[in-house]
Amino acid sequence: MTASPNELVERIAGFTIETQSWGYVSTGTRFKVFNTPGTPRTVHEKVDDAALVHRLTGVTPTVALHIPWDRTDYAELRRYAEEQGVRIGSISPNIFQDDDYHHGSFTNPDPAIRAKAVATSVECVGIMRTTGSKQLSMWVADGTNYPGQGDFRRRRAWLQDSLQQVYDALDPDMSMILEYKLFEPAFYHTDISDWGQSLLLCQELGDRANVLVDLGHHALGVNIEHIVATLLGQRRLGGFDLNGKRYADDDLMVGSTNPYELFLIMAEITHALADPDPGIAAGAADVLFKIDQCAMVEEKLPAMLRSIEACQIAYAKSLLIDRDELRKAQDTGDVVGANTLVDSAFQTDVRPFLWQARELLGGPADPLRAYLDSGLPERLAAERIGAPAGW
Ligand code: LRH
Ligand code: MN
Ligand code: MN
Repeated sequence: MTASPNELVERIAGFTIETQSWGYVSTGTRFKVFNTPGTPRTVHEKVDDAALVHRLTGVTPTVALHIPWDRTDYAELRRYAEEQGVRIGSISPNIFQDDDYHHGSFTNPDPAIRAKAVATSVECVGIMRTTGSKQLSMWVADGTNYPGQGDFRRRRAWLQDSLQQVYDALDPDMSMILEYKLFEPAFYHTDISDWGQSLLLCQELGDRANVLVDLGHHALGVNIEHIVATLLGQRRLGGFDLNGKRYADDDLMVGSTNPYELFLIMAEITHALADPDPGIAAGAADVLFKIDQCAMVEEKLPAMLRSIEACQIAYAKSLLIDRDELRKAQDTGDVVGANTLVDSAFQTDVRPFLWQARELLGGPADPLRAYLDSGLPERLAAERIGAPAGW
């Protein structure tokens, strides 16, 4: 049995995605950051863009902030966002772009610098209170470039202790999502390099610490859907940073070259949502889907709309896997049959269901076309003159 057409449309309409403030500004490579016309200059303009994307798609009700990139009067920003029709989503402390972090943040040998990184993160918990945010999205960039540069176990102890101080500052209805990354900015070792490192830390921190899977943060060829299934089984999957990866942490549009992988990841989510164990299903229902893409040469708003659609397509296709038949094929050793069932869901064109879901939500059937034809790209380009907000 697969989802009925009506159910499919309703499920697509109910599948929400968080966009991020830094996805609307000009970013790039270490070689050059190109600006594009109409780029937001302030955090309010980033929120304007997030609200526009929500009006166009109906499925992006929250916008993530990164602090201090988005430093402002937070109570006022919350009001402003809500007036525009969106809420503030997860908050990410930036503990990697200050000169003090030359030799690390939470794992810095200097206790004063570790304390500073903790204070910045705890400040973000205060910002969560003010903005109504419930998730603290932590990424720790620390690592080393050379053997001998650091003592792994000593750093691990500092990391756990610092994270614990931040975790303990959270209110009971708040959680921490802890990201891992294989490499960059450090290249020899990274203190939280993979899901196992993150999971161990989360297990020590407490029940409200969960792993964040950034799709761009794995070695090539890693089976991300297996990681996702493992974390779902442990009830420790906190969320995703969604982007497209070709080589490394490319932050390209979601599913732009690997839609099959995205579909298989979504299939683990929708499979867990239907799990007979209510704990597994509830854990899957709490997973945050956050975009974490950066525009290098592409237009930001169109890129965001493309990524959202890619997520919706993958999600919808995953609901078309005939789970009963798949179980039978698995249990009878029908390898090709099992794979054919998964593949046939992936091959289905689900776009007509997306159009209906958008109709149900009261928005345009084709958000990207609606945006391009609205006159807004030209208006924003004419209005937003002056220094764009960068990182
Ligand atoms: C690190 C990362 C992390 C940061 C974001 C800007 O590569 O994925 O999530 O907060 O990029
Ligand atoms: Mn990320
Ligand atoms: Mn990243």
